[in-house]
Amino acid sequence: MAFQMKSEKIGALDAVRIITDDAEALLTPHGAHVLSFRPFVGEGEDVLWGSEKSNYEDGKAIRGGIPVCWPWFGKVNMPAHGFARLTRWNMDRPTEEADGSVTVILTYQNQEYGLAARVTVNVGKALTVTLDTENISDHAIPLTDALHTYFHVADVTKIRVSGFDGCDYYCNLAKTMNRQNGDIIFNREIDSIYSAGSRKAVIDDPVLDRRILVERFGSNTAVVWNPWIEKSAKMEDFGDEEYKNMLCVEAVNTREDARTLAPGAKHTLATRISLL
Ligand code: TA6
Repeated sequence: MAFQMKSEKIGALDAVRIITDDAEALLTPHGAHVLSFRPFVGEGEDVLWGSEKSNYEDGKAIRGGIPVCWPWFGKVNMPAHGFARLTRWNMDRPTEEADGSVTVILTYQNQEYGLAARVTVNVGKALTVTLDTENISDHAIPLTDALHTYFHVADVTKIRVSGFDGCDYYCNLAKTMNRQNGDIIFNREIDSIYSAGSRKAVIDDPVLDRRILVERFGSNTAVVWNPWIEKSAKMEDFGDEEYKNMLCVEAVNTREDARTLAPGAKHTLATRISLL
């Protein structure tokens, strides 16, 4: 079956719903942002999470889905997580691949800053998001970036995240280096930057009876985040109780994994999300 494509609005933003034989996804050219991914296997629940209180307007970050943090990660500069997620990207028409999956390419370049970006979204049994960066200037430019994926879970206190056992991580709260012992469980605020470790993490959700495989490419750092109670209450675009139904497992280049692109150089960061 050829895929279906429907134009929609989410808040003030244009969005495109893509329906293939295997999955449905919703994305917006605002920030080249994937908002929803629903594989048709299992219960067909959305794999991605979005806040009921998110903003959906030009110039503002979306709380949920897969924010594209570029051309910097975190607060190394302002706005936090870069400016790319706050602005409209160019979006090409979706195209169907031989395997029935659908690809959408979005592009953005900032001549003044000297970098160009392309996000390639492939929707099928898995969701793959690829962020290509190219230095279009005549000088070296530092790059940190992330595909800051928010995942939907039934109850964050009942899930386990495997794939980081024995990995060192920087706790962004205590500002200390630690080593992960076993699976990650959630009973407090977590903001951990894992170095190296496996390129595969599994979110095991016993309540929804599903295991989400999160793969990373072009990334030696993964960030795992849950704001928990106090921080959730402080964010105006985040419901006080919503921390219970989400976590972030992010493909990132930051800290020791920060990059510097020479003129003409490129870097690719990608995440692949699928159900086991
Ligand atoms: O990736 C984790 C993190 O850097 C946290 O420190 C927290 O700031 C989160 O991103 C959300 O950032 P945002 O700017 O989207 O509110």
